[in-house]
Amino acid sequence: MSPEEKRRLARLACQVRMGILEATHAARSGHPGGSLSAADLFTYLYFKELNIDPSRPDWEERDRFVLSKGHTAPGLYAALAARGFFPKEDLLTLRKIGSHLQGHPNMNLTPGVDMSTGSLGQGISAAAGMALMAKHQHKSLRVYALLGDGEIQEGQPWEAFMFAHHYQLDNLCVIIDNNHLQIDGPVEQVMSPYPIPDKLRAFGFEVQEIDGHDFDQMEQAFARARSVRGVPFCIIMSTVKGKGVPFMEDQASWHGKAPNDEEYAQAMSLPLRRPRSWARRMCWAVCGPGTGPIIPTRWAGSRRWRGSISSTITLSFSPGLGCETCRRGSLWWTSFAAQICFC
Ligand SMILES: Cc1ncc(C[n+]2csc(CCOP(=O)(O)OP(=O)(O)O)c2C)c(N)n1
Repeated sequence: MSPEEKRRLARLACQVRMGILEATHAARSGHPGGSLSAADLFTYLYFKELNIDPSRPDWEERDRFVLSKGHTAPGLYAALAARGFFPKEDLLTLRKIGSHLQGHPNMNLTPGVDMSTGSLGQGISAAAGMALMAKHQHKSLRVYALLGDGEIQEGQPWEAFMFAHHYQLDNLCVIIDNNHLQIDGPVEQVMSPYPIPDKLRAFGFEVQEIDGHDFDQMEQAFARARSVRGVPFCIIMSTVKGKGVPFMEDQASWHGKAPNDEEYAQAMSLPLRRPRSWARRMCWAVCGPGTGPIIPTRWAGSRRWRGSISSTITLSFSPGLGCETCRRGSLWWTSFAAQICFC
């Protein structure tokens, strides 16, 4: 992989990680840990591996992706938004009533979601069925399924693995996110599924172990998966739960907990990103990276009045809004061209 491509993917993975943080922080709930461990994989799949078209999420010939570890929906949503399946702003509606982004993926609501999941162990069965369907219909599409290392403590995946081998589903690529932690602590202590590679091989899979944060290794493994004939393929990726946010890394406590305001600000200050809007840049300059303006979801009811500061630009402003961190911004000016936070 060229250095430019790797940089591009790294930048996108950073966006995906920020999307995870923004969504779970806004929802005040959700699963950041396992979303972050798989963020590099989501990025690689949606920006390099999958044959998909965001403008046609129901395109029949598309590759399918099943997030069997459905609780890590924030990671999937952040990747789908980054890839253009829906606006990034939707991430802030995670888990809200009426939002298409519920706590677990719903194929009937969210563009780009191929299977509703959340009950651990079931997604892989659906993925195996999709792969068999594709074989019957002589379609060249491929099916990818992501499972957690805690998830494979369930019995159902092993029946699906047996099924995949029996029906020679070489169009199925199983990926296991081996971050060593689950909801209650270390996977080994709760009920060890190890050694995972030996067990998958015994079930007839071709297996490759990789570092799940290394795009070169992903490229090599997915290329090999595409070339294997007659048997299903499994990529076991070694990852760090909470990867990218140091205080979340390798901590089971971040399995299903949202960052509070302080933690969110701290986490968002890590990636070096240049805010796009003027308002955010002002907050960034005064209150630090990761801060931004309070953006009203509804203007209705707020007092607005208009004044002309030049003959060419008309500004409207609303009092009482300001920087989401310091809340000192007394005035919020908006125009069709720019937004400026005077904090
Ligand atoms: C059938 C079922 N049992 C229990 C749960 C609750 N649950 C949600 S996440 C989780 C732990 C999953 O661990 P792992 O697969 O390792 O996920 P990751 O660390 O990648 O987030 C559990 C037990 C569930 N969603 N489905």
